[in-house]
Amino acid sequence: MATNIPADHPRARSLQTRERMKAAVEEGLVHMTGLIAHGRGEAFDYLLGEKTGPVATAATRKAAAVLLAAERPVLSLNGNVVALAAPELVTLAKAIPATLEVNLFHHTPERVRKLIQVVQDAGADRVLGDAPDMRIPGLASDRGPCHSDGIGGADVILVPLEDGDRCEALKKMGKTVITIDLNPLSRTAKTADVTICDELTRTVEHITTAVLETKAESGHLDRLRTAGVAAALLDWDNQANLRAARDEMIAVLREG
Ligand code: PTJ
Repeated sequence: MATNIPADHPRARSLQTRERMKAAVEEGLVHMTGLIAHGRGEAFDYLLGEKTGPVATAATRKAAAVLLAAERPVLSLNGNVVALAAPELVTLAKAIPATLEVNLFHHTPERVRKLIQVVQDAGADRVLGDAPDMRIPGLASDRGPCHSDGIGGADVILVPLEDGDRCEALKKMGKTVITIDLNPLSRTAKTADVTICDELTRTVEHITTAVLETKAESGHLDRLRTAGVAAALLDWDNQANLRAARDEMIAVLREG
């Protein structure tokens, strides 16, 4: 049964999101342990004051540039990501444009089918994930199987709320990895090429805005595509970005 959350409750947004996650577990979209992952994310978001700061904004702009410079960009979707931001991810995928692929840690064919349906209902024409034809080398978990015309063949992959093993395996395949992870200490955050240390729903909308602004600026998109992904990353130091994200959290902790 849905909980009554008064609109003027100081934490209404957070409580509504929890209700959405609870419903998504009941519908078989989010794995039970997805609630634990969500709670960890909430704790780190507190340390950011639950708002997007300048560090995340810079990473978001870099992510948009890298996605636009890519030849075969893919957005990887898991249960939490679909439950929290399916329409926003479809909008982003169309803006880039990028391929969408469901890839799960707690994999069952039924969950994959349900999640693909939710993303299609949100407006996606094509969502991969239900007919993998290759494996990510060296990845024993159920996240190994993927599509050769999706994650397997991608040059740039956005992997939000990720587990560290796959991020490392994708890097070993020579792919450029962008992640959205509120935890700046996670293996994924440390391994990715661009880490956006911010909340998923805020971030996806911000990347879309940055993508659309870049495309609207005369000549910018052509320059990015001509120069390529490596050039887009030349001025980017992800470890410095993570240090700055941790500093933002330390400042919130100090100031209370
Ligand atoms: O749907 P599945 O089966 O693929 O499983 C997905 C989960 C999320 C359960 C799985 O990937 C997992 O266990 O992830 P981890 O290892 O807990 O990592 C999730 C990371 O995302 C953690 O570092 C959290 O701090 C972070 N996180 C959680 N919620 C958000 C978030 N980051 C940004 N925005 C959020 N809303």
